[in-house]
Amino acid sequence: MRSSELFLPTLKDTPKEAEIISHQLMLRAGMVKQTSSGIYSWLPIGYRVLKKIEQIVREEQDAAGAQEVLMPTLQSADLWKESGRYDDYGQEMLRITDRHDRDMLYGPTNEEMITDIVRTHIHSYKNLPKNLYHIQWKFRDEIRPRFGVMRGREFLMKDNYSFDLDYEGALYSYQKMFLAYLRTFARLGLRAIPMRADTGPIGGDLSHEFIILADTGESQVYADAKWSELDTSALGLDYSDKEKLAAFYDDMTSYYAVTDEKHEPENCPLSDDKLLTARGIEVGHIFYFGTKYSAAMGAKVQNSEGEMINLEMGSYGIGVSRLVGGIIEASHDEQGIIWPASVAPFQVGLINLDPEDETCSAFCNETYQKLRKIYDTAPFYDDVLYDEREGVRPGFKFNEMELIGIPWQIRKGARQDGDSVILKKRDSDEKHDVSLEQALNILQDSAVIKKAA
Ligand code: P5A
Repeated sequence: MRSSELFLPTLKDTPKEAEIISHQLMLRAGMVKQTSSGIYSWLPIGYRVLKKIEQIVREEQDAAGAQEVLMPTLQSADLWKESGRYDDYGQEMLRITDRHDRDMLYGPTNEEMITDIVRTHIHSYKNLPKNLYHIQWKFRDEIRPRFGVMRGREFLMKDNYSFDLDYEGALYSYQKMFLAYLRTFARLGLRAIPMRADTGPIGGDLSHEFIILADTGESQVYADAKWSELDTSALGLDYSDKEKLAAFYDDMTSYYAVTDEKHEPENCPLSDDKLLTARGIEVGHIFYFGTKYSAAMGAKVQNSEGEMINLEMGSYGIGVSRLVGGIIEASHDEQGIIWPASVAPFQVGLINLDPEDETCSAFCNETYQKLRKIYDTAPFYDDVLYDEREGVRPGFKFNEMELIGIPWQIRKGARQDGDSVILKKRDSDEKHDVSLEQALNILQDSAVIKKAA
């Protein structure tokens, strides 16, 4: 993508309405535009990041054996009347009436709708287990939308739902998602801590929130300080190895880690010096709620003895759009955003410092084509930002690349002769004079260049 063509409406000043750094940076970097309270349009680089996060979430769901579906945003109120949540959900639910006076709603979550799909099509234990997910916009009429995409009213969620014959199966499904979540967040460059949490309007009594620590987070959390040194090498576990997975889960959940609703100072097993008290951002939340929805909605299957029994269920959510803000909270400096390469809007920025110089421009144009060939990977097939603009000062170009957080820069001016270029990494001030070939090798080794497997 050429900078002269890219729609990148960056802002010079920090907008006053943005209270936290991620929101400020998202607006300054031209990633989103608020259209009404808690509702955002995603502009090109913001949408690129969102899509990349979504793709990582998708790959990890698929790897864990979940299958992707797509349910609509608008739902009929009838299903929610069956489960009893139509009244329970209160003012957070956006209720709509269609022209035939039918009660509809903009889905805040999909337990009812998926239960309806499954009760229609699955009647026997032979068709279990099943785990279905979708990545779809949700609406919750939050009383206080704030912090930009972190607490929006319309937001993108990955939600999935597991269906099993018995508790043992449901627990295995829960443990698979537990691992899938840790893997997903690790790929996003985040250390997310699973914490025992309240289940709120979703229900059930077993649930974990996945929290990343950040001073600006809305959740107050308490955890064993050991968490900061936890070994994540076990994330490569095989999902089909039930025993190892269960042992991993038991190990991971043996640490004290809870959100404030679950924290009882008088019963806390840790002394103050071992207890980490911090603020955090909830990026995911998983639930086991057994037969809550299947019993209310008559979702039964026949077991091997021929009896009809209620399905065992769990649901699992990741705040895909919230993650965009969450990653920025975890990774930025005074200059701007520092994207992990896995979700960066572009992998590398190529800066032509002397676009009026013919030799320099010819070299840069050629380099752009070389880089494009290397970075022609899904989902964008052009992961290079080429700043070839004439009449734009080098300092401005540098600042923009730093602000929008591109992991690597290749700079070329008339002063670098032959095939030498300057290579700079976003998260370091060091600049290296290298040949173009060396630069490409370094990029290759840094695993930034990675074709989809
Ligand atoms: C689990 C999936 C559920 O809704 N039903 C289906 C369950 N859980 S949850 O905790 O309520 O939401 C899941 C994740 O969605 C994100 N999230 C939000 N993101 C942005 N703005 C919001 N207003 C918002 N509300 C929830 C969170 O990351 C949460 O963990």
